[in-house]
Amino acid sequence: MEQERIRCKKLLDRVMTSDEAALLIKDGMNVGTSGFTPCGYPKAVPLALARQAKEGRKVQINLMTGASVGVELDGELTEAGVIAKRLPYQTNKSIRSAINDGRVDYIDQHLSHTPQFVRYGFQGNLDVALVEACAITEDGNIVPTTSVGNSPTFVQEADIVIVEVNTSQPLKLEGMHDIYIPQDPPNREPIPIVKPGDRIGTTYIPCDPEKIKAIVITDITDKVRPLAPLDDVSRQMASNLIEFLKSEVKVGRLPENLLPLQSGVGNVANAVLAGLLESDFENLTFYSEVIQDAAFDMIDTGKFAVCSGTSLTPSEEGLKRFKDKIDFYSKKIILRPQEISNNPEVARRLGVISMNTAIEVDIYGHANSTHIMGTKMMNGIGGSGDFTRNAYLSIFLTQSTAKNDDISCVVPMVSHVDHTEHDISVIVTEQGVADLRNKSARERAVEIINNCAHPDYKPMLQEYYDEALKKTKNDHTPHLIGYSHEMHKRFLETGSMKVK
Ligand code: 0RQ
Repeated sequence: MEQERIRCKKLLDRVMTSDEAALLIKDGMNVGTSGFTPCGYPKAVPLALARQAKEGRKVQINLMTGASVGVELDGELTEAGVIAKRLPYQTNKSIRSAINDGRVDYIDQHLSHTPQFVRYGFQGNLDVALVEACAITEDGNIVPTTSVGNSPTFVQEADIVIVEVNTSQPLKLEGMHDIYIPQDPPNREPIPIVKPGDRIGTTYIPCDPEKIKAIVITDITDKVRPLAPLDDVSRQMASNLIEFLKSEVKVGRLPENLLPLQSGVGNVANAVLAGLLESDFENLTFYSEVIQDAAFDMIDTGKFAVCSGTSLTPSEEGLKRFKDKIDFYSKKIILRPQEISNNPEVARRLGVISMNTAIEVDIYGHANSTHIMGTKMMNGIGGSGDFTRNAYLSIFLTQSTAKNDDISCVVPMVSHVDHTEHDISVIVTEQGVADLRNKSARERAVEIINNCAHPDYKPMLQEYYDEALKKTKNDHTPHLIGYSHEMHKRFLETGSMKVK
């Protein structure tokens, strides 16, 4: 096995136990790991590091990843008190609590920024790159697994590299990746992607074998997340969105096979793809970051001609399906570094249709994707900003209410701003679609209240807007400053935004 996966023979003597490798990670170090969504992240070395910390070893690190990772990394290391600072994105319950009670400092960062910030030196020296691989080539280059994330830049920039060769990851993943690291200014050149299926790099992460100080063999599997069955609200949001896209084709603003699609993660994103599967659209392309189960259906039925992302995040069942037909899927799927999958230059050139989820939106079209009630971090901005700011059409989806209708997801003023009125073209809820293009602030307020708010909250929002118009004498963006967060305040005090 070792011979098959570690093809650079001089590296065979660097194979060691996870405990030995974990000792190379020292207190105060900056560590960059593979992983984007709970896929392709290292498992054995983080588990060993957590064990050592629990047994009394003093070790705290600043951890950078691609995006969210599995429980062996964020969960175990948080519980062992190993993480001092974390970036750029997470979804794990333990680390979310630690971020919100001050135990962990968190930098919520655009995902396409992380690798270039590392190269620019904005995030300090990178001491260790810890990456999962399915193989090491004859020359010591690294073949990633189910995600690429930031591994190419981490490997290039780190002082030392630790590789986890994971035998649960199929060797046939080799060939699916397309690794390209841009030069930095003033020498950066245009990224030569003009179609979602273009390949511009190598199938491996270039690595000087001398930098590889440890290789750990493991078979711990990716802890992929189960997807909930599609609910009626998600289906209705998806259907509203698809009707909107059809009407754009009808008036000639989109081609019949649309433009490359980007969609966020989670159940709403999956519902949108499921809706597209049932639609008449054909020959679609996907230029996104995360490839979930629904993408396999789209490929199977020929709806997706090509599928480009940085990570494969199927459910357990989806993963099995992927592995069973890997030869077929690997011809249609390309996995790129997140700097390229989420690249603003490429998103603008391709004319991506971005579809992301908000926690709340306000009546003027700002979106909060990250903070619950303005103060508690949920996950992070992820790639949503990379695409939203640069898409041909920037679409946000949200249910009109949350928590059994006690919260309106359409509010007078968002409690935290991630995406501004300048960047969002369309908002979709299960109630309907607000098309914000070519509309002034006052026009947007009318459109959003009428088309997107839940009937329980429409009168409250209308009253706020009418009152704000009156008090400001029709200011450009009418607000009742001081009262703009009355609905949030009521929820925090009484548990519901409704007037009881
Ligand atoms: O609470 O977890 O207690 O049940 O927020 O909401 O409706 O289950 O939706 O799982 O799709 O997450 C925006 C967080 C949505 C996600 C967000 C509560 C709700 C529930 C989750 P529970 P849902 P989802 C691709 C692009 C930012 C990054 C991004 C996200 C929980 O999509 O992190 O888009 N996006 N990246 O009850 C209070 C409100 C609420 C609310 C919902 N208004 N107030 N709570 N909730 N609305 C990904 C990457 O870049 C990797």
